[in-house]
Amino acid sequence: MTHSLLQFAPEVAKARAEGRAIVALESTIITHGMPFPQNVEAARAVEAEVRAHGAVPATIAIMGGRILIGLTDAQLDELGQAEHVMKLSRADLAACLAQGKMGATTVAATMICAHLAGIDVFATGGIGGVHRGAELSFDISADLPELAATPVTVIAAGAKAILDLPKTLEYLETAGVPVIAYGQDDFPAFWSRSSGLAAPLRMDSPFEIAAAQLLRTSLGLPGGQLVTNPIPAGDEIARDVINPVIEQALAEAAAQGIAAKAVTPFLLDRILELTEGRSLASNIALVLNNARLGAAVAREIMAQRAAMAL
Ligand code: PSU
Ligand code: MN
Repeated sequence: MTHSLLQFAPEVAKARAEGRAIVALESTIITHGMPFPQNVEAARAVEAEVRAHGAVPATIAIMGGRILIGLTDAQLDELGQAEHVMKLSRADLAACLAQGKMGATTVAATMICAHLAGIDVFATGGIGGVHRGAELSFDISADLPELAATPVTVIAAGAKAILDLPKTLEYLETAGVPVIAYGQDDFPAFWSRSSGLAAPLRMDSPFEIAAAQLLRTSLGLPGGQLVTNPIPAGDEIARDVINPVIEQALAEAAAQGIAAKAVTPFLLDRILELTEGRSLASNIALVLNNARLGAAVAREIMAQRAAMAL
């Protein structure tokens, strides 16, 4: 039985009834990750990319005390321009619903809602992680424990070098989260195809990724998996170009005392300004790339489930 707070968009309701593959998409990337109107244009392009690859997109957000699984055109427009939208993670999802506020879901909250809606795969840009200086600030994204708890496969382009990538990988290993690089050995670093760190696991096909998620569940292991899909080569920003920008944004955040959930949006916004939009074009390209892989993995999970039921 589906939860009574879930409100499915017509396209998603139809896909569920027909047993089609669905790919969840997050909304914090729209409200706190990109400026208007590029955010809404990018969200529409990502949805179209999922459709073009044989699955149905479900962008998730909170409005009017309901969990929206798929947004209508009007809802997406409203969300993309609204001010004071809450950035929701595990901690504040229920509070936002109780207060009837508008909320955008982070990776963690999108995983929770996707799982409630029976969606296995979620495609996005970058995940949160262990921030640099976390040994003092304790700033570790709630995305990481969520990956250990909720059985959704998350397709991302790795994590940004605004984070401490070695510590992020250590945390995920401790928490029992499979970190899979797609089609290469290295853990990708969002704008760069490689972080210079090896990923713990490598897979080269949607078939393997789907089988691993289904086997995880069948073994009784809770949690999902993180699939890191490198940005297409033509859209990459070289590390020596992006690194000084990251350093400047981090220094400004420290000087201004930015803390808690404001840290990631502040850094994303400053990096966008400092690269004069170049980071945004790359960001959109990598999300599209993840939407394609997400659609393929979602279709593969449906096919393997159907084969198991025979
Ligand atoms: N990293 C990105 N782009 C993003 C985010 C992170 O490169 O848009 C967003 C995602 O919604 C992610 C959230 O779940 O920020 C993490 O925020 P925090 O670091 O406050 O946990
Ligand atoms: Mn944080």
